[in-house]
Amino acid sequence: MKKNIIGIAGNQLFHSPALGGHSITYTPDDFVRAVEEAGGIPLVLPITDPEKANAYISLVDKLLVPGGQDIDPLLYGEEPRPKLGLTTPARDRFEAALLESALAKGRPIFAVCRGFQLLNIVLGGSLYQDLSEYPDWRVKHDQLPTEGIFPTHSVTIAKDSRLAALFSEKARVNSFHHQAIKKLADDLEATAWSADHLIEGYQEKTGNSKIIGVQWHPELDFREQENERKLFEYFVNEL
Ligand SMILES: [Mn+2]
Repeated sequence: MKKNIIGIAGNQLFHSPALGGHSITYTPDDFVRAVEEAGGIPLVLPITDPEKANAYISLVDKLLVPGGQDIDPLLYGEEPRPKLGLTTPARDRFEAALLESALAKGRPIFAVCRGFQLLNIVLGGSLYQDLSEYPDWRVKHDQLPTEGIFPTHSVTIAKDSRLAALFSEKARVNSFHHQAIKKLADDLEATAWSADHLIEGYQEKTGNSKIIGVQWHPELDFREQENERKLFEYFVNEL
């Protein structure tokens, strides 16, 4: 079987002491291993000029957009508020261009955590800049110091959704986020919710691309949790 090439949107670490104060391009190794173990070929895409996004997307069969820093709220028309964390405008611009190119070319997209939030914004949605802005906040969505190999909060999965083929209707997932989807983009439909009614999963409602997105971190527990391993296998081989 031909192996699919999975583009993984990369991140940057600035002024790394490990490299004498120079900057590093990287992605969490767990994504690389999860894609490999699912039978794909991971290809890390370095943050660069957004005009090059089309050329990168032409090289890959599918796009995986991982977690990371907060997203510039001006992208959804809001001023930054006090509880916003670190933002990285160059990453926002390049990843948005990757997503737009993948959407235009009909490349399947797997959106995780920050990637899940960014794709929603690219399609016209918005975020809570911090969960303290969400009036019904009841669940611990940043499970630290509990490790990511342990699922902590429950999610309800929509019947007949892509996630429903992989997860039971009441599943448990890990959680490391202080932001969440406020307005879901019109082209997306929610497929998973936390007990305090935040959107934890989505797929495309319309459009040419195939999309699967989760707010949690399947890369941290795919070795321990069979449903998370199946999620990577589904994305790499079937979506
Ligand atoms: Mn959560």
